[in-house]
Amino acid sequence: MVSIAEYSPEPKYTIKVLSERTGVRPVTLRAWERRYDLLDPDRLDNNYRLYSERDIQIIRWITHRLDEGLSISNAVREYRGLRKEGIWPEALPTVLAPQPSQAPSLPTSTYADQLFKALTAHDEAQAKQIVDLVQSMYDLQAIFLEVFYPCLVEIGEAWYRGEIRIATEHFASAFIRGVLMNLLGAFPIYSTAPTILIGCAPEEFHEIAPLMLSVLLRREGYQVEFLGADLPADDLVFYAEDVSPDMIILSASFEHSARPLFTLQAKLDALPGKPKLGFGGRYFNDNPDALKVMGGFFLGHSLDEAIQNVHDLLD
Ligand code: B12
Repeated sequence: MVSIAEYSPEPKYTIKVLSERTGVRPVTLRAWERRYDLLDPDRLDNNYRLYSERDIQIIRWITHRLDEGLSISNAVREYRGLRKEGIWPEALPTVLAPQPSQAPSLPTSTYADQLFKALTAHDEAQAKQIVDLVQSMYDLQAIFLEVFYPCLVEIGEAWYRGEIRIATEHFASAFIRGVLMNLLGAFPIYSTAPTILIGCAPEEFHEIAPLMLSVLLRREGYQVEFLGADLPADDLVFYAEDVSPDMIILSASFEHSARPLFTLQAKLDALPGKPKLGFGGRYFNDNPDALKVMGGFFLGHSLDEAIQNVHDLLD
């Protein structure tokens, strides 16, 4: 759980954004401000109010207490009471990221097969239904590793055997990528947590595994930025100099993508913050000898191992 104090107090959002992000109408927000002196927004030259990420979290906490049946005056009194004692309440999840709510009826492999059939039939509505169903039964890690992963492997095999078109493989991977991007956006971004940049090695276009890892690490509370496919190594070093991440994680499937990473940790060590390089992917799994020449940290053969290793390295 993360406290509201961890959210940035920097004023940057208009009342319209505050309203969109909290579901409370601007007129109500102004009334709360007048009557209860709840927030103290900065003002622009034209007198428009500017709110911070922390303000958004405070309003969300208040509205959650209203949903639980408190009156606005009691919710504000409770909030003030906590603050008087020096306590910041816990922030609520930003969008409700899916939580399993019912017992699994069938094993995950059944849903991997069903998803494969729906995607290879280009039946997006059916694929969506399957994803909604598994999200109601399984934890994200199980969905990624036991439903999406085997489904994608099966798609790769079918493509290799010439049984499905390239268009079908693209449709399937775009669909799963879309689901993952939505999930990534459903978790809050904590401004004080360690920062991790995640993406693909140069000329590497398989971005689904690093995207899965981004979702899982953001769920763990890290400040994750997903950078996508084909990242030139030198540009990454410049970017790391700009944003001082705690760690950069890259995935590589082929030797030509992995090779530019061999010396990347040495380049990162020359930066003031010395960001750690974490790496993994098909190439390293299949070529353990490459680990001897790589600087940085091999995060493991699979994504669950990677999460534990990131904890060990950063916490
Ligand atoms: C979708 C896909 C594509 C898409 C990717 C789209 C996208 N936005 O990501 C596109 C069309 C771009 C593509 C292109 C190619 N692909 Co492709 N692709 C696939 C497919 C079907 C799914 C990939 C995937 O997402 N898998 C699911 C993820 C979760 O699995 P994963 O990447 O293997 O990751 C696991 C581990 O490697 C590890 N891992 C991965 N990254 C990391 C990182 C860290 C830090 C850690 C700890 C672990 C880790 O954890 C994951 C879970 O266990 C696979 C089939 C397959 N078996 O995976 C083929 C596959 C990988 N592709 C293959 C090939 C040959 C190609 C192309 C060369 C085809 C071509 N002729 O152009 C190009 C190469 C492009 C490039 N330079 O990167 C082959 C690779 C064969 C090999 N010997 O390595 C496969 C296996 C298909 C096959 N059966 O032959 N592909």
